[in-house]
Amino acid sequence: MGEANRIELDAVIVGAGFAGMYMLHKLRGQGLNVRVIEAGSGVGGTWFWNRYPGARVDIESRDYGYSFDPELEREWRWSERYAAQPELLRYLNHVADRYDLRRDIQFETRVTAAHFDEAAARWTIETDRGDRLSARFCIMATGCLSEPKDIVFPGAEDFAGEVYRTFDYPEQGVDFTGKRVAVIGTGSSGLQTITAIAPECAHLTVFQRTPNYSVPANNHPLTADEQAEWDAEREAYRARAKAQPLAFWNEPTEALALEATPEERHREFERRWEFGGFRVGAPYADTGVNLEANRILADYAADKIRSIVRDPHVAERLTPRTYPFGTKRLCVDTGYYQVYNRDNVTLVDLRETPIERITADGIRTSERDHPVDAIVYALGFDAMTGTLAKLDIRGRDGLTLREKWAHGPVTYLGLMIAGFPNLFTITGPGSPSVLTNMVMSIEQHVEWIAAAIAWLDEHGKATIEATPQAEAEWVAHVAEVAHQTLYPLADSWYMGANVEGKPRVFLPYVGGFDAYVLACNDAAANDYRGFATG
Ligand code: N01
Repeated sequence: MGEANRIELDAVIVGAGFAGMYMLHKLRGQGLNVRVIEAGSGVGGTWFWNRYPGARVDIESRDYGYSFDPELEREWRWSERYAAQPELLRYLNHVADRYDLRRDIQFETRVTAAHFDEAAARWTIETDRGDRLSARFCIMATGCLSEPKDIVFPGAEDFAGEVYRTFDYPEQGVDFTGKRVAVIGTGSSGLQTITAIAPECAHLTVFQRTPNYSVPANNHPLTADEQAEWDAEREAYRARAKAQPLAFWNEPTEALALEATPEERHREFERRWEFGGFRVGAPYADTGVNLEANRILADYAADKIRSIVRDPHVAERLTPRTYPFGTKRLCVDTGYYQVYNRDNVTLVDLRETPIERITADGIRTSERDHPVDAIVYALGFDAMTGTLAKLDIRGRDGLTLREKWAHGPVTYLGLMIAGFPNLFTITGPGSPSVLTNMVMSIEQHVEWIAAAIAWLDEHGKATIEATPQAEAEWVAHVAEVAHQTLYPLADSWYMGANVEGKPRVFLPYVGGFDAYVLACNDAAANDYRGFATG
């Protein structure tokens, strides 16, 4: 990389979502000269891009905001139990205004390369706008679900109608009135889109390869009483949530499904179903680790689908049969299964009749042509590693991250990578991240990284990096705890199984946020044990 026009900084942060925004605020507070590089034209990350109809957070709004500033918490009011995308984006813009973040964020710019210069112990970061930034620290706040999967269907470019992706849906929305619409993909994004657009299309055809389990959100506008209750117990609630494996309150239990009577189980399942959200997925301690216990919960969910969907053939096709309950990311919906009782909705099961190609007029399966005016692709992401692997990241001795991760990501604590000094990954692979309340996981990483940087300065050290040994032990531990659960039994994006050729490795850390925080704190308290500083 050339030396002309180099800008000298203490830190470059890549991405201005929840993670990059807080990292900027935190490091600026420590007196560092920081710049954030963001591809979008505004802040918000996930909530900037994913503007598809029905996009909504699926843990409660009260969990899904920053907790680092009690003032910020007090002044912000959520309107619904689960906030929708426009409100989340308003919140993130409010945060950007409140802490005057935009002056250090360079928008509409993509980082293309980050190379470590060993002699100078600095990173050189290049962008698609020709910037050349030199920084001591490079912090990847690039998100876990930010690299959408390619549209792989033959003939996709021949389609003459409208084409949308949930990932970068038009900001102004789309009017589907009177149109025949196809949605391909039935993960969380597909489910929310399908539920939102079914009432407005002339006809909606859903192309499903694998059904997902979905549970009701029981979303509603927040009443003044609920607001008051949230306000009154906020501090205690946050403290309790942060002590949980998921970093939000999920009503964890030690009780075992296999030890409960059928009546007790049914009562418990129903109680949680009525309440809504993720606690439906964890009614007993053994459903995530024992196939027999899991089967009982799966059967209950299948009964629910049958009780909602009137056509038994459609209900059967909507019922997952190929993986245990909860091992693909559980969806949380607002009337999803009910959509299939509408006359204008058709479900196409791609296991029975696969897509052969996209034509100018629509979608051809092995059975027939489905003419449509618009296709919405909801195909998911190259999760957790896709965005980083795409960048030209080179550490010590020119080692590329792509080479380093060729057989799956290796990190220590999902925070740092041996051979890549002063490069941090916020909620990187090997951290609890996507299995938890992301905002709490992000805050914890940001605070750990900021403290590590402060410690380096206090101790006159230039660099920090994971040791190969600590990294290897952590990777083994991440795999070990994953294999104590049923997660590896599913072809999920957690396992990298949704992207052809991606190594089959369980990507996040399933050992729990609480246990993970202890491990991070323990390393820090022992002079960054497991990290080499120099
Ligand atoms: O992606 P997904 P997503 N032919 O990977 C199908 C978070 N999120 O964007 O399962 C046909 O879950 C694929 O089928 P299969 C959340 O963590 C949160 O929906 O691979 N189908 C699947 O049905 C979530 O888990 C919220 O067989 C193909 C779908 O596309 C994560 O983001 C909202 C295909 C992809 O589902 C990703 O969700 C939205 C092909 N070639 C997202 N390729 C909240 O509510 C893929 N599919 C907070």
